[in-house]
Amino acid sequence: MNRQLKIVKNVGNGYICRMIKGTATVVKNAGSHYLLSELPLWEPFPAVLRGRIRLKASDITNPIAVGDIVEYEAGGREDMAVITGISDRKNYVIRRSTNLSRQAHIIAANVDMVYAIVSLYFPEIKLPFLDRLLVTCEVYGVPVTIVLAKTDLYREPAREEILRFRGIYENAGYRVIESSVRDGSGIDELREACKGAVNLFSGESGVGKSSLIKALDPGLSPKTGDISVAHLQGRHTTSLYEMYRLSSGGYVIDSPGLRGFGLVDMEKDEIAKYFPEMLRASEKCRFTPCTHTHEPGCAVKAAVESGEIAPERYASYLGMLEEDRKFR
Ligand SMILES: Nc1nc2c(ncn2[C@@H]2O[C@H](COP(=O)(O)OP(=O)(O)OP(=O)(O)O)[C@@H](O)[C@H]2O)c(=O)[nH]1
Ligand SMILES: [Mg+2]
Ligand SMILES: [Zn+2]
Repeated sequence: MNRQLKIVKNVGNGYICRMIKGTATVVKNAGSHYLLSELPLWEPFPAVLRGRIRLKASDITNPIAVGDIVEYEAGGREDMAVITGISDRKNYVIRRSTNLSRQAHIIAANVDMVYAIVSLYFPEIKLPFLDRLLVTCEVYGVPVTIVLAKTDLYREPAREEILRFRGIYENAGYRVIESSVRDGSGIDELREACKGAVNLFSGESGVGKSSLIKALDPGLSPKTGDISVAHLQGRHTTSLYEMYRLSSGGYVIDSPGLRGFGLVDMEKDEIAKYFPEMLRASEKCRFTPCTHTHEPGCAVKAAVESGEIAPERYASYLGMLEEDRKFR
């Protein structure tokens, strides 16, 4: 159906046009143009944004993100639908490119589940980066699942490492799915998990986000890229935010690989709250607030020493505290 259905009747010297108003979800963000669809209907149509919405949020680089639910009008003067309003967001995922930059970018809105996609090698995993993504999801109240991708590349030699990785994050309270688009492992599990929900695939360039979407639904063809042999990292193949509908049910938002990941504003003594396992342990700290660094009777430090909290996670936490100090 063409939503720019305008001409209702030809009346001699002109036409009677009908204005159509509706509510739809942003399924693609291509700079100043958008594609909208009235989910669960999958009939994407183009739309532009009216200037006054554009001006509203000054420290956000994109006023509207994929997943936003917007009001639109079609059939007016413009030959494309015009976005006239934006509904309140259930949640959103946001990032600063660095802690220094004032401007923030909304990655996606109204997300049911974020899949933090990582691979142990090619590109090599960086736990502090993953932890930042997890903390951001905790801050904005978006549930997150970890996908350890490309396991065909290292399943046997790195079994110990995989188990260690799973141990750290399952202990923290996250679900971990191992997957490979080459041998098909984990794909059914991921497909099942994506059903009936709006899912965001996020992670560094080259971890295999777009390849996973293809594997989940072979009818879809997001562009996938190679890993640079020189740098053993991805080349930023996906450059736009785009939602795909899986024929098995549910939606997946493909996103460009994240580079830096600046933390959103939060107080120093708040950061530990977004590490679920530290939050649990901190109930027994002698002092509140406790930064879990130098305070006597700190239950978090005790849990790190006893091995209940992984030293890698604690190191990520200290890194975030340190950076927070530097940039404030
Ligand atoms: N061996 C193996 N290679 C994979 C797997 N998944 C993806 N790859 C390869 O990894 C490379 C990058 O895959 P993409 O799907 O483009 O990665 P991406 O995360 O979408 O990257 P950006 O769009 O740049 O963020 C490609 O060469 C894929 O063939 C996997 O499960 N196993
Ligand atoms: Mg991609
Ligand atoms: Zn403490």
